[in-house]
Amino acid sequence: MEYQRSKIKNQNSGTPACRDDFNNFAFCILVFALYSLLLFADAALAEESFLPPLPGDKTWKLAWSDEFEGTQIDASKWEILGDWKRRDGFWVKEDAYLDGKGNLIIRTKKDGDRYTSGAVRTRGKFEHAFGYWVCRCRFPTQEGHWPAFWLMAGGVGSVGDGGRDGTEIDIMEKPWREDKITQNLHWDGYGKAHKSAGSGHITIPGVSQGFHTFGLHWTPEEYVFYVDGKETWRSRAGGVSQVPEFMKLTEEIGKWGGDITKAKLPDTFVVDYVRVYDEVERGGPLSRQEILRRAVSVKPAPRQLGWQGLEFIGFVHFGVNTFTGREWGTGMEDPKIFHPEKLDTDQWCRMMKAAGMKQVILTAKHHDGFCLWQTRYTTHSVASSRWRNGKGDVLRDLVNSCEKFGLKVGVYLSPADLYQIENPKGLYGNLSQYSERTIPRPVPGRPFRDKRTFTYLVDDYNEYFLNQLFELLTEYGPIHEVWFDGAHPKRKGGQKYTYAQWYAMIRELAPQAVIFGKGPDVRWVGNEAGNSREAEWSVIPIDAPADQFAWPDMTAKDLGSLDKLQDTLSRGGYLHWYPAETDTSIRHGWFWRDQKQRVKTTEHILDIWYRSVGGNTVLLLNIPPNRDGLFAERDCKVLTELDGNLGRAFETNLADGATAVASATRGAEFEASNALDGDTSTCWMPPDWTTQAELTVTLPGEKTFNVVVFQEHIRDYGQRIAKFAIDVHQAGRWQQVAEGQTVGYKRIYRIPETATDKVRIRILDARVCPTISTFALYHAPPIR
Ligand code: FUL
Repeated sequence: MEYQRSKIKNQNSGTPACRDDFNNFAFCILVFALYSLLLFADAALAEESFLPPLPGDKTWKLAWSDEFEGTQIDASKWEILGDWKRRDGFWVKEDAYLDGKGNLIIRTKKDGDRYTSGAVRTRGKFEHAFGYWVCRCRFPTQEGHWPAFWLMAGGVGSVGDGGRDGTEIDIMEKPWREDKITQNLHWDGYGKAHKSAGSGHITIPGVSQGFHTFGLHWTPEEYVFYVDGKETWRSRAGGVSQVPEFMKLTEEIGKWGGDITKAKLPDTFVVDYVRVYDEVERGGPLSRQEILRRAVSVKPAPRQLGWQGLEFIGFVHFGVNTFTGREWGTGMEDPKIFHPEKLDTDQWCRMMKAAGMKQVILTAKHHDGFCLWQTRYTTHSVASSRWRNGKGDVLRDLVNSCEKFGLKVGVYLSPADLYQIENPKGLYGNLSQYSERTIPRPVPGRPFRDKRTFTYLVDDYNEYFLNQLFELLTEYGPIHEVWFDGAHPKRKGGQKYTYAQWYAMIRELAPQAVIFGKGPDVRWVGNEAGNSREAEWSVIPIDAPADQFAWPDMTAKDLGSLDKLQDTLSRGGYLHWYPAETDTSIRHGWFWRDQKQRVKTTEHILDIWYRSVGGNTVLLLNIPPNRDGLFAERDCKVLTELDGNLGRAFETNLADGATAVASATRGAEFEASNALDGDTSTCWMPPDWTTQAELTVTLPGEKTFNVVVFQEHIRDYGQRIAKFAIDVHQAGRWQQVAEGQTVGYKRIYRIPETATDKVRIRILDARVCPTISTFALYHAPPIR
């Protein structure tokens, strides 16, 4: 049976004219009331007739839709694809259009000796995770081509981590004329590692005629597919995508759909609407249990988990400031002053690697606007310097060295740009019009090997910024972190940043990269002194959905306590996995200044290391090269001492061979021994609502240690521990040696040197119940 159309189209607008005869006043009121009712009915009808069931405290809220009213496809929502060769035909722009009656038409036709069809997608315009996605449409009738409603993400192409970092989700494909459709999942790219799962053919009598709805209820745990409100397939294959995806509506020409030469063309796929709904709170206060349950259901995205595992990373502030002694440049520096004659990025990487760092982030462009790579889009760069006759490229050197030393690479690209503000032809705040532009802008003689392009509605400066991001993300190997600083030395022309486009392009070009600071993945810890919080929660309440939030600096002492969560959720807010990065400089200041500049002591850096890496954050330590382009001797000494200390501290886990018992366990899969098995993907876990519990570890004989390490299983169970104490057994009784609040990814405690054969972790408070995936003991050498 065909559903009634669920929206009223082509309705007259304007209010009914009332006659000025006073006697007819009542009549007018009646007409007006009826009219209002009709309008109300229209609004009500713009909702889905079916929405998947939700727990009682939740309801559905429309997050995005296109009803396809009007005569032109809304460019703020859709990108129209073409001209592209696609399978046995071509995607051309003219085959995707609105019919003026509230429908999107995707046409398949013959054009000379080629077959063409249409395709639209929301890439970079609407990308979203989870919720209910539904499309109402009517199928074409001829063979040789097929319609589809599907979701995609940049991460589908990356291999590893299953489909969690992006899955192609085909909500509906219909290559058959008969009454059947199919629903499919694809992940880990389309090459050798490609994996997929599918519903097989689903027969639905009558589906080939009239309008029908095709829906997907996507939660962090599962996909549930629906046709006309009836469940057709349910799957968790690939591990369920955890990342925002964009949608596609397409027609494809190929044998899977039959023989196109037998089709009577043109033929049309008619789409009435696409709607996306989010699960939101019903009004009324949430119970404490519900808030806790919600908090632990927020988990890191694969890219965040990868970043967290780096633990200790290096920062390199380098540029014209190195030669002027300024912290913030003016933008008016002469590029000729940049000449680091002995630049040796191998030296940087050797030192950073030895100190235990796993990644290096370079200030490719600081606020002054001088670029350390061979950019096509400004001459204010190494190309205008005296260094290597303008042929040098600091980022290229660094990337090569990082590869040699096994380090990952990140880029700092300052949104603030004083060169573009100060120079008369500068693009920053030049009040240029926003118009549709293609990124990257071609530059004669400097072609790109990566042929992908992006079309965005941007002004001059945002175009410049996107062009540069494109260079950095496509020409310097995989980039694992993009650092967006929030600082603004100067403003001009009300310049705005089109962050959503920046993020979208990063997701597409570098799905593995986390976006720091002014972005959704990694939070600035809130100070530059290297201080993390005693309670460093990674689940942070935010006032808007992540894809609409502005990511302000978060400097308050309490960001993620239960009270904070409750406060934000009661105002209709959201929870987001937003872990902290602790950034500090080995020197007083971010840039190398002179011989007298203060350098932090090894003790100081070690103290910061233990509190930050051991306090559920990643430590980003800046070592600024000097005017020769080398790490200075005093800085190297500290890095070498770090190597001597940290390198040796974690060589031998003194809890190896120990046994563990817990005051409560959830069952065979969650035994206490999982905390000692060296496998971070298993854990000890008591039953839900066991918020106080103990894990007692018996060592194989007496051991002497001064460092205790333990981790939660954040990947699968989020962050839970809110208060704990560590006890050691000595002289026949338990003695408390430390206490703390959060654990998260990792807690590392330095305690006075202790000899014992029994250690106990007492969980004093946890959200829902605690997990411990790792427990280890070490003996760190004294600092020499
Ligand atoms: C700040 C910048 O203004 C500093 O110059 C430095 O780059 C630091 C890491 O971030 O906001």
